[in-house]
Amino acid sequence: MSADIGLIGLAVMGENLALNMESKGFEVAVFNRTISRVDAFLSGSAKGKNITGAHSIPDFLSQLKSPKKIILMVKAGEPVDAFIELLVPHLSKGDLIIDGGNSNFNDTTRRHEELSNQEILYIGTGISGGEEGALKGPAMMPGGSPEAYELVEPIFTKIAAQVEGTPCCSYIGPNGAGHYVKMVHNGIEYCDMQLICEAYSLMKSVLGLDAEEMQKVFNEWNQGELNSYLIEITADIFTQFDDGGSPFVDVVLDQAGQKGTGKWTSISALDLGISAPTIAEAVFARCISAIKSERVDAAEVIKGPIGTFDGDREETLKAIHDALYAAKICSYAQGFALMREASTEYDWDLDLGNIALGWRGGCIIRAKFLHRIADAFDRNPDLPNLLLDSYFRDVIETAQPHWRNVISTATQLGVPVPAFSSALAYFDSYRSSRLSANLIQAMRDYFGAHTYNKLDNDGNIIVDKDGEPKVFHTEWMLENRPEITVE
Ligand code: NBP
Repeated sequence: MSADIGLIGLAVMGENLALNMESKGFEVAVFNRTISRVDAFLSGSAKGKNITGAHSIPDFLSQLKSPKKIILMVKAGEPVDAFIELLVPHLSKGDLIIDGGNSNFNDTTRRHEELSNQEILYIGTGISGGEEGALKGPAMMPGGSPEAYELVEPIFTKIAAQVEGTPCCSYIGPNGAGHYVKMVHNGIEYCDMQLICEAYSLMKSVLGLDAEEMQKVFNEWNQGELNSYLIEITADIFTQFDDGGSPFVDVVLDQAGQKGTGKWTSISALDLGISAPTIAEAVFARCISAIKSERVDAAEVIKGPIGTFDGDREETLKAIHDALYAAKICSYAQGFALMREASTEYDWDLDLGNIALGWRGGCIIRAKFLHRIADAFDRNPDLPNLLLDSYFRDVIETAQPHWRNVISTATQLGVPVPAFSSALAYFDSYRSSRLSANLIQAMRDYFGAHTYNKLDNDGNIIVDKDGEPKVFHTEWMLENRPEITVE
């Protein structure tokens, strides 16, 4: 009964997190569904460390101090429920289960409710940073009751990544809030990766840069505003060559995998009615990459534009940089607008500036520019969209001509840049005081009597006596098409 925390799930994340906790002075007990993995871990990387193992749940739990704290690092979905079911009969009021996997926030909210009915505390925490982060310090996004978080705060804040002496871990909000924020983090990560890939594609197929040249460009970009983990590893990837001497990246199959968090982010955006097209586009880009053989067949029969690039290489390289930064800002604007809406919808009271600060270390999207987001929310905690902040407005204003030129060049040469262009369409839609949705409303009223609101001659919405927008319908099938007011 001396372990500070128990960990279940000895795959890559669980093992490394256990080692991380132990290295910070915590005694850890471990368990895994396949028992041989416990023994392998204890006689392998955990050998000689303050880590104990168990071959059964009762034995595992008997090694924990009270109140017992158990962190699950198992595959998201059914395995989490299965372990909760196994643990609960052995737990007492005030014990704590933590789910550190990539669970869907709806599942976390459900589990939180089910367990609080049994007076068992529950935390759903996002953990980002992959294998290295888990070992050396991840970004952590814990959600649940403040009382539950208090129990693990001393452990979490020690094992998390530290930036300027501040842990990349702070309480996010109730029930599913932590997993929601991690989900949006991953959605943004999909975008960051897709945007980098589009920049790479333009450098390679439009400008004809080789791996060595691209490595230099990404290295240079990493010294400026684009400084981030993903830009850094991209530069590093270009230094790798396969046995035949080809750049490593050229021999990797162009078929992207995905585990679902980008899709969940897009589904949530659709559910909440928030426009997040660049995040969705990054998911769709992976989907179309996945149909490799169909694309190969299509390439044989569908022809695109014929032409070669005849612009200024240096100037275009700068333009790609600016397009990447502007599009990146738009994807973060979408992610943060989504979290703002979720916070209202689910009553989470998310601190968006703090979330940005928490992503500065440990996680995959760690980047220098995240402090700019925190600054923006410092200037205005009620900021509806990052695009309205003075810093981001200025950056995009400067980047705009380059951004448009890059998309135009790509379009004319037939190079797909779905995230660059969807971000620009988002930007242009957001800054349009009048869109074309008036015609949608007219059509909806025509075929489905869905009604419409109307503007007066000064462009103001016509309202009723209570100040509510008046509702109109045109009788399209009748002669003279009379307009009626719908009460
Ligand atoms: P995996 O997601 O591959 O899960 C492996 C673990 O789940 C093993 O302990 C395995 O036990 C257990 N498990 C499975 Br699979 N099916 C089970 C079942 N039906 N019942 C009980 N246990 C079951 O491991 P991971 O990559 O270390 O990730 C752990 C969690 O962290 C996941 O939710 C993942 O999404 C998340 N995450 C992963 C990363 C990453 O970079 N890998 C990053 C951030 C978050 P077994 O040994 O008996 O098969």
